[in-house]
Amino acid sequence: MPDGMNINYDGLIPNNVDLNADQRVRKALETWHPGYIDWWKDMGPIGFQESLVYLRTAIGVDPKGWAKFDYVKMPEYKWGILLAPAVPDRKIPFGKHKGEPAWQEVPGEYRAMLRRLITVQGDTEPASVEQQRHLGATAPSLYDLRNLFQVNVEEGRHLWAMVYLLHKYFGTEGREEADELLQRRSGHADTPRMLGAFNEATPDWLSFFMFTYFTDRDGKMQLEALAQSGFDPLSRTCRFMLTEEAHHMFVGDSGVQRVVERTVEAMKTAGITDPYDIEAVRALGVVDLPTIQKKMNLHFSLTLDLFGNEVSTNAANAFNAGIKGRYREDKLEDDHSLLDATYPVLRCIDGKLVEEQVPALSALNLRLRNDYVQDAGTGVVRWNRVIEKAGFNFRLKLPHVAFYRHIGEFASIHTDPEGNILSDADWAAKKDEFLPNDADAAYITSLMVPVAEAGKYAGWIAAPKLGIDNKPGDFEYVQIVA
Ligand code: BYC
Repeated sequence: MPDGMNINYDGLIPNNVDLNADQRVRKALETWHPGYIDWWKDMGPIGFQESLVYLRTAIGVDPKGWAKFDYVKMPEYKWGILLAPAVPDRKIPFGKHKGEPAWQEVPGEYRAMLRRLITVQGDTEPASVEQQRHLGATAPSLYDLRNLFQVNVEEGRHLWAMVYLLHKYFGTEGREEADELLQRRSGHADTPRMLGAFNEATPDWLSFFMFTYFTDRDGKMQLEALAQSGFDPLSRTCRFMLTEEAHHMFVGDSGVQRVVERTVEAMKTAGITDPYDIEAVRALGVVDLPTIQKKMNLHFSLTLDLFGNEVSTNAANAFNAGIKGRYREDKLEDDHSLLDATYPVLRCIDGKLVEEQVPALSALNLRLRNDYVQDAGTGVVRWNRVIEKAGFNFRLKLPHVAFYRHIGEFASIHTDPEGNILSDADWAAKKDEFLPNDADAAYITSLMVPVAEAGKYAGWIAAPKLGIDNKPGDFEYVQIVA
């Protein structure tokens, strides 16, 4: 078997990194473990800790068969440390060390930078669990409840993945960072999570689907960029995390699609032809399409902020150092050093949006964001197909990249979703047309009534086409124990 294919399931922490041979790290992780379990009990899903949830657990790292499904109580989930197999003789694929052997240890000069990136990545994982912790109480079905918990336990595993790197490679400082990952809290006034979007609320299930579609997709893009890293343990860790991430985006993609399906079906049955007749659509107990658009506007723009500033020396330094690459760096055909290249950036200059060429190295956050926007557009095309097929004259659309931004070039201006600049007064007057307002929130909240009977779904969302692990429609995905 290639290096890293054997998983040891005997100890407290399943792993394929031979923890038994590394007593220092094994002890450090075993010391961190009780704090993690306390965090899970305090800040993980509210309730359901004694329930049996039909979860997948990673038991290997072979893409063809890496998971097994079974009923598990969440606190007993096996949170393991799994790295994708090593690529023999891997070389650093970009930056000034391009072509040198990939690092198996942290290069001293890049220690602080690497620790920072790993900590930021680690911080997002528990943050999302905290944001979603109350959703179990209003799940529209057992199928959805199980998907929520699957996402939550895997975000927990992703936290373990980063904590392993911190303990193994960053000594005392790494241990301190790992402890602090359990201390910050999403939305807390004094000890918030590190990145903006991870301190926002996820108030309802439509937000959850939007979050897993849009924000987990930032996770995908950032992990893809870190998977290119010249620091090989980080690369291997992120490569395996990406395998799990795909399911999280599926939950979001199919979740939004099922909401759209149910809405257009109810409208058709009721003979409603105007998608903007919000009152009539809401009277059917489904989410009107304009409100779905508003939720999209919110989650897309909050997620764009996670890419940082469009023009960033941090990003340039990380690339030059060989620490964080571009999306699919290994498939790109250029010199992979970018020293002489330029890249077009949309900037806000004297109150106008203007395209400017800047050194490509400093525009790497934007480049990743552009790849993200393209990737995020694919689901919207699918959702629109559902609306079109049902015969409605309405299309969902990603808002302009300048809309409702808090980080980067557009943080100081207001625009509408088309990217037209608005005065402060116009923004204040129109904001409620673009983003979910109090009345929208109250209506969506009114729909959030739990459905806990196997095979049944709340009235605002369609049943999925396929069961998880090919289970039949009436499968009891969660055996609830009060
Ligand atoms: N909020 O040069 P700049 C996921 C800070 S999601 C607050 O613009 P840089 C997941 C920045 O830290 C993926 N602060 O940005 C999804 C810096 O501060 P310092 C998470 C922000 O450094 C769903 C300063 O502004 N992974 O996995 O090039 C569920 C200027 O920085 C924000 C990663 O993000 C913000 N939005 O890029 C579960 C990968 N943006 O250092 C999980 C690791 C910027 O001057 N992180 N700042 O004090 C990174 O690559 C980079 O840290 C960022 C920022 C892309 C986030």
